[in-house]
Amino acid sequence: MKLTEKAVEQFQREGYLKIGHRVLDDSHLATLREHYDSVFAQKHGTFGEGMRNIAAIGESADDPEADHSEVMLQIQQMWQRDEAFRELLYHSPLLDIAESLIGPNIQVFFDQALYKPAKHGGAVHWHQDNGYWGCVPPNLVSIWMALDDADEENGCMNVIPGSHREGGAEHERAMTEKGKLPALLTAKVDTERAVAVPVKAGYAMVHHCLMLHQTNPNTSTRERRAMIIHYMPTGTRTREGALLVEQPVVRGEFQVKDESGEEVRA
Ligand SMILES: O=C(O)CCC(=O)C(=O)O
Repeated sequence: MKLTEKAVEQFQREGYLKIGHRVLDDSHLATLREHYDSVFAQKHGTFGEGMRNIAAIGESADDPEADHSEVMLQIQQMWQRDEAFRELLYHSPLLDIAESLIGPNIQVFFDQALYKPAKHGGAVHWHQDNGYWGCVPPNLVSIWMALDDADEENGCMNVIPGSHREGGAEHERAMTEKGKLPALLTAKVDTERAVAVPVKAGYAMVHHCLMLHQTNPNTSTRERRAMIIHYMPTGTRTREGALLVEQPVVRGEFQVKDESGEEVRA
């Protein structure tokens, strides 16, 4: 189901959109939860082998002395690890949302599972996704799916509406009073503008890669499993100007357009 014109306008204005319809039905949700847990169980205790705790505090990403008292587990490229997540890239409710926002020719930049365990789930600090990526042009969209009900208690997304229209923010290494978070960047924001975006299990929100957002620690007794797919229009380049050609085209065809919208040879 394509987004309505009104929903697209809202996304263009706010930089994010809570999707009003379910994107995963009960049986799909149950399958994804099972496969999600199984990938995390296989990776248990293997920081550095595809799984990392982005809430770890230390001097570097592989600091053996790092403080892991808060845990925000990340596994990227779930689609390369598990068939259910490979199929999810092509799930038409997701591609319809992406197509409504970025056009018919769509690649997956990457996907990721972000798991905040109950009670000691760590935070993700304020950032724009493109503060990490530096993609050009910055027209990527991320579909953030809740596999558990996500609310203010277990670390739902908080956003700064309209911030994607204010350009690229300056990012620096995130810090807490305990020390450095080697895996995370942070940007300064006016938190008075922040809005929480609770999302029920099976539903999703989509955000623009320049929209500032963060999530709080999970201090509740409920876990918070989220799955995110970052979609981009074909022809997107790295910050160095190289075309991203390895990433799967999931709808339409690989086309590269110049600034005037004319197709050019890749
Ligand atoms: O799920 C989270 O806690 C953070 C998500 C996020 O930063 C993102 O989807 O870009």
